[in-house]
Amino acid sequence: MSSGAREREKVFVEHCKGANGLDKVVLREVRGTSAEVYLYGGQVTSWKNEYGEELLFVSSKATFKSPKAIRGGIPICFPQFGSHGSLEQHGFARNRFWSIDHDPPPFPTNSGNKAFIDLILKPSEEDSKIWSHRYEFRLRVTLGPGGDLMLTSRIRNTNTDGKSFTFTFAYHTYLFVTDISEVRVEGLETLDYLDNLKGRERFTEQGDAITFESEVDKIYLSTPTKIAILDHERKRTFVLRKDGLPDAVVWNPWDKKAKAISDFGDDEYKHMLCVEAACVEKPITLKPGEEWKGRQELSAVPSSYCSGQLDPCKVLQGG
Ligand code: TA6
Repeated sequence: MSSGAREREKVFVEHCKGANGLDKVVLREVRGTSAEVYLYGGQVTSWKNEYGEELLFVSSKATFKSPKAIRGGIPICFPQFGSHGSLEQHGFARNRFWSIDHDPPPFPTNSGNKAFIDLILKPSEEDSKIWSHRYEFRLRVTLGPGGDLMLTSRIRNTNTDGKSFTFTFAYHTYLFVTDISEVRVEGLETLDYLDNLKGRERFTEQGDAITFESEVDKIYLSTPTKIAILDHERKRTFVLRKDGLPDAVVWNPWDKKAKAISDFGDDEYKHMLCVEAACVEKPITLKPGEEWKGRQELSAVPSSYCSGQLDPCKVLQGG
């Protein structure tokens, strides 16, 4: 490894052991922001701001043990979002051990970033029995110099039998919020959505920002590239930017469903909201050799309020 690479490894990227001795990578930036990624599931499980405040939700009852997915952070839903056909709910990528990708193809993104890790997932023989396609799934997790968290997925069809494959996908992001009853989501107004609580029936969202007083499980279709999630209590706004992922899933289990989920604390629904950059309505089909790229970027900014309302123009149209 070159001295320059060693330098980067020393300050920005640390390979270590996490819960239950699972392999983990810690990304650190000079301003004190950090992120953590487990090779199990290729899953981000922590994203902290420069004050050391955790911005993602991970359940206190998360097991960190194969074959169960880690409950929280950013599970990767591939090759399917949802539970239909023979695959398990949300596919199997989040239940597999990924590897460090030491030789990724060049990334056309900002090479100024130093705090990043490249992971790769390829199918095992076992996997081929449940999903018969060959693929290379490359995931880059980057902590930007301003503390932004970026995930870029590149999925290539490497079938040698000439077959295309089709998949759906989501970054199942669990955001930490102070009090779900004081959270609003801007950017999804007036959009159509599929309601998972009503057999995925299609509805149209009303004109106001989305607020929460009961279980919500909605797949918003063809959304804008930017969505704002306002934590009023903390005066913090998350901005989710996405590319290659037209849809967005919004989920809070509320009290009854929370009690029914074994690796989820009964009251934890109060402090989390899933807003998931996804591709659900129109599945992606790749021919052999073709590659798909899907990217999400998360930032957390102080909320500017005037008369209790966030000015959506400022947040959603800003840079
Ligand atoms: O993204 C929302 C959702 O599809 C909900 O329907 C709920 O099932 C949630 O995902 C959690 O799914 P999981 O398989 O992680 O328990």
